[in-house]
Amino acid sequence: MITPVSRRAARRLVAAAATTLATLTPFSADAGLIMDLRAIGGSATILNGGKNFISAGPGSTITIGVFARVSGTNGIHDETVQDIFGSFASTGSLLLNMGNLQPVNAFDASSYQLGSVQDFDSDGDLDIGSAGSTITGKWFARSGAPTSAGTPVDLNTGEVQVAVFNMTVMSSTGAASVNFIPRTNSTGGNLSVSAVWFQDNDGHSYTPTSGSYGPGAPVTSFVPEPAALGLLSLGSIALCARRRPGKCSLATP
Ligand SMILES: [Ca+2]
Ligand SMILES: [Ca+2]
Repeated sequence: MITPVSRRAARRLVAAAATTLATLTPFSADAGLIMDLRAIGGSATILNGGKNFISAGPGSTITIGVFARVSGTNGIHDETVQDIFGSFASTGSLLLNMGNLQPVNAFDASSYQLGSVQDFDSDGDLDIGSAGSTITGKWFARSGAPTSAGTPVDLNTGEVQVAVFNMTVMSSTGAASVNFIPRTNSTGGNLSVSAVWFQDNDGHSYTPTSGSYGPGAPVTSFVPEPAALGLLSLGSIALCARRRPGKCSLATP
C-alpha cells in the first residue's frame, strides 16, 4: 500500500526523472504524424501528464487517450489527419488487459475498425489489434474528411484525440510499457495505406512512405523502490518534524 506522503514524494521523483529524460531525448519536432498515448483516467494514479501510472493492484484501471499529433513547418496549426491503422499492446511483466476501444471526434467513418481484443503478442494479457501486416483485426481510425489536429502542442505541432480505450491491471507486481504499433508491410517496413495526414495546407497528402510516422513515448507503469519509499518517508518525517514538532509519524509503505 502506498501512503499519500510517499505518493507525493514519488510524484516529485518521477517529475524530476522525466525532466532529465526530456533533456536527453527531446520530443522530435520533425514534420509528420506521431501517435501519442496518455493515461487520462481510471483508478490508477496518473503522473507526468499521463505518461506514467501507479497501479493500485489487480482490478486497477487506466483509461488511455489516443492522440494524433501532426507537425508541419510553417508555424501555423493547419495540420489535419484522416486515416490511422495499427494496434496497441503492452510489454513487461505487469499484465494489462485492454478493451472497450471507442472512436473519438468522429474517427468512425465508413470502413473504420475497432480492432480485435486478443492477446496477439502472446504474453498473457489482452491487446487491441493483430500481429503482422494483415488488415484483419487491426484498429483503423478514419474520419470522413481531414480533421484538424488543431490543439497546439508546440509552435509547429497540433493534436486531436482519435480514440479512447481501457486497461485493467491483471497482476500484483511487475512493470509495463504501453504503446501504439503502426501497421507495416509484410517485412516490417512502411506501408502507404497505414496512415493519411496533411501538413501546412500544402495540397499534398502524406503517408508513411512519404512522411514521418510512428508512435510517441510509451505510457509506462511507475513502481517506486521500497528502499526509495523508506528514504522518502524519512525525508517527509524530517520535514514534518521541522514544521510540526511532535505531530509526525513514520508513513507505512
Ligand atoms: Ca498481450
Ligand atoms: Ca502548419
